Amino acid sequence: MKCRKCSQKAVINMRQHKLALCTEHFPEWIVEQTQRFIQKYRMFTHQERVLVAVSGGKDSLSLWDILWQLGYNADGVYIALGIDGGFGYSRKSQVLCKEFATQRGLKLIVVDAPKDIGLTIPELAAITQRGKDKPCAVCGLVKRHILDRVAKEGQYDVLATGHNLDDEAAVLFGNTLSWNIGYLHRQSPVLAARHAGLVRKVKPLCRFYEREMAAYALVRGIEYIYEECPHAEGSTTIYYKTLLNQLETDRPGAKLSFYLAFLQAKEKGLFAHTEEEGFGAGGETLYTCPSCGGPTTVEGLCAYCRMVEKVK
Ligand code: Q46
Ligand code: ZN
Ligand code: ZN
Repeated sequence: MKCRKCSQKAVINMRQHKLALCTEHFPEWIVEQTQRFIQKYRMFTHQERVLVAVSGGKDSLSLWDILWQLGYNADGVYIALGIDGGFGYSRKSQVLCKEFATQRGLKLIVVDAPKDIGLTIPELAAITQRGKDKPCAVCGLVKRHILDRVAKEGQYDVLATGHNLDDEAAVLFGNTLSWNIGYLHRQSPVLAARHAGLVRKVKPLCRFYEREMAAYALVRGIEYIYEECPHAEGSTTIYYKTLLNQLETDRPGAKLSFYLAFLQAKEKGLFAHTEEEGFGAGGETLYTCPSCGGPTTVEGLCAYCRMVEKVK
């Protein structure tokens, strides 16, 4: 297979685009496409300050690398969760994020969640969610809270995450199976700040397949953590991804058209409701947490502050 642009040996063939590219033209194409998506969905400008949430994985580090190449003002934030999994998952991924930032002279903010709360995520989960084996619910709550807080305190204009098409299609599939209108309403490449304690959230990689991001990281020589978080195993998201991959094998482009047709339907008004400031996912009122100043759907402390209070 030859590169469409220069006839050299192609490193990747993207069947859904009928496009094969070489080691030189593939990363160039990814960077150009990202810039196109940033503009198309009005994510941010070169004048704004971007905070990239990095986990040490291929997607978030590739995103940071792309934004750096495009000349955006983008700092990174890494949350140490204290997850070991027998191979030092958190410790290893933190080292990789630090090395990435140092090599490029970029600023990385590291937040030590166990230091903040007094417990690691698995310890916290053991105390707060009795009976459930996975710490993911607590972990998600902690990560969301910390990212919102760091973005707000650091006066960033926007928080960028490395979600790729496979992530977005799997979430969309799950939300469609249950017709979760609130989530379907909110799922978008750009989520406006709905509360004074939040900043805009964007997903510049939402139209790239996971295999494209893996190829990008490889071609660019980005060192990332290959292992998934040990708690990700057996998750519903992974199950949906497997199903969608089966579909994709038989019908190349199925994942992309599933996601893009959803975005188009939303543009035409599907899942719409009045988006007024102060209203949350399902249109519910958002209050302000008296402790952290963040948003909460019930009056009083937010879920994060309630959890920390309980632990103390
Ligand atoms: S939620 Fe669960 Fe992830 Fe947290 S505990 Fe690991 S798998 S890192 S996306
Ligand atoms: Zn080429
Ligand atoms: Zn709070």
